[in-house]
Amino acid sequence: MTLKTKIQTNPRTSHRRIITSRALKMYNHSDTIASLATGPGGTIAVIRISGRNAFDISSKILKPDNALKEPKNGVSYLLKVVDENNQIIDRAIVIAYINPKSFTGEDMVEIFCHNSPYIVKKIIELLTKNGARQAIRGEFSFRAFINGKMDLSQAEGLNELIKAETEKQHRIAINQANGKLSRKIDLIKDSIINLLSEIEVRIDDNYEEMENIDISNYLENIESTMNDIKKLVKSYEKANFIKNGIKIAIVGSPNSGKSSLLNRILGYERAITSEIPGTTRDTIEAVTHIGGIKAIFTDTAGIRANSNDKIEIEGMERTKNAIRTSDIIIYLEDVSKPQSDDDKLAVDMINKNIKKGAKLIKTYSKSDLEKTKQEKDFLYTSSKTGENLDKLLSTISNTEENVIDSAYDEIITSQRQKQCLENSLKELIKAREILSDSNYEIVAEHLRMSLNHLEDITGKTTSDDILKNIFKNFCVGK
Ligand SMILES: Nc1nc2c(ncn2[C@@H]2O[C@H](COP(=O)(O)OP(=O)(O)O)[C@@H](O)[C@H]2O)c(=O)[nH]1
Ligand SMILES: [Mg+2]
Repeated sequence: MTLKTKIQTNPRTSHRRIITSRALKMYNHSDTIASLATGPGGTIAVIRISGRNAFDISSKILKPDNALKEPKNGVSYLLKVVDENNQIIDRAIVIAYINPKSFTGEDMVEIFCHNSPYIVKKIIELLTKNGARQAIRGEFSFRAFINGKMDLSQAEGLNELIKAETEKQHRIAINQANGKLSRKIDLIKDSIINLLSEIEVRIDDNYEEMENIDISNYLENIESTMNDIKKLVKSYEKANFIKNGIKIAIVGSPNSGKSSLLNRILGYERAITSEIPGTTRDTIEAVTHIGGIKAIFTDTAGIRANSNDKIEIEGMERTKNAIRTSDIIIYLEDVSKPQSDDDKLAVDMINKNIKKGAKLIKTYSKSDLEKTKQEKDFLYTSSKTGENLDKLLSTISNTEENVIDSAYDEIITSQRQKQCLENSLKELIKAREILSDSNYEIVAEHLRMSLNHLEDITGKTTSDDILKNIFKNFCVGK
């Protein structure tokens, strides 16, 4: 007997599920559903219909109707959309998808009509009159999941994909939607199954015939599986970074050129600049993209020693807060003037408040003017001539790269996925701890639980409440 044959359950079997619970009652999947799939704006709107009566219902409002009586999969038809009195509403391109070759795995129709609020509303109205139900949030994706067209982590990736604002967000989302994370999880599952096989084969009656487990080798295998899981857990930090962006605060004394620098980086006048010190009294936020990542800049109020102006003091409090929460601090000092008390106070405030692991970029401003000082770890920049601003930006994107590195192929994007991995890891730790007691039944139980937690990620064993939570975050029509 080979070890592998002991395990009856194949982890790669489809995740097709039967829905019986109350939590998911709202997704009554015997209905045929319809919804607008595109957003406002643009000339063309797409209306989707999915379910067992999709062709029948659509053919009632599309002429000539023989196109949908015996549709060909994926073929487009130019048809008239008509109302109950045979009045033409629009001319539309219609594509039929025959189950299971559709997004949802059911019979599906997509109507590409003109994006007028009236046309869209009318078509949906006609479809519902003929027996379709307006789809709720995420219902198309939910059906795709139920019908085994994608697993849960792919569905989550798809949702991220729609929301992606930057190149890197898009990259991790598309990888997840295409099943990259699922495949990685499968590999980890395989290694746990191997561990389980070795144990299970010794639990049953044939035990006498088996040699003892090579403990050190076995522990090594558990360790390496645990490391794979830990790596994925860590990838969540990276994903967060990519999702939420990097925070950069520009800090310095009044008139050091902070607002001018922000405006120059943004390429437009976000902040008011002037030769009057104290022009920026509150923090100003602005978002741009650097190296494919969202960068959230905070232009801070200037730091001034001995201020007793209430607004200015409050402004400095906010500056402190910006320093505490930023990943990068750009410290700016006017190179044309000797270092002032204000400058010293600013440096002190940064040192006292900078977040652990955050990067400080020391920068001289106004390098186009005559220089009064030099420090070799300062970058000489000018917002007037643009000198070294490219260097400043590349320093920022290098910092991003350090945090993110290039291995964002297998990355988890949700707290839920992280929780599943951590639960799985805990069970492996327990299995490892008791292994030497040769208590194989209990070791096997922990390994099975570890496996179950991993299966939650792809949705094979996920509870219906969690499923409901995930899909209700989708938009209508997706
Ligand atoms: N020559 C020169 N002047 C600058 C430069 N950057 C800012 N300034 C001037 O310095 C003054 C203060 O700039 P501002 O950006 O408002 O400083 P903030 O108080 O730190 O925000 C303004 O008069 C700017 O025109 C620069 O690179 N070169
Ligand atoms: Mg300013």
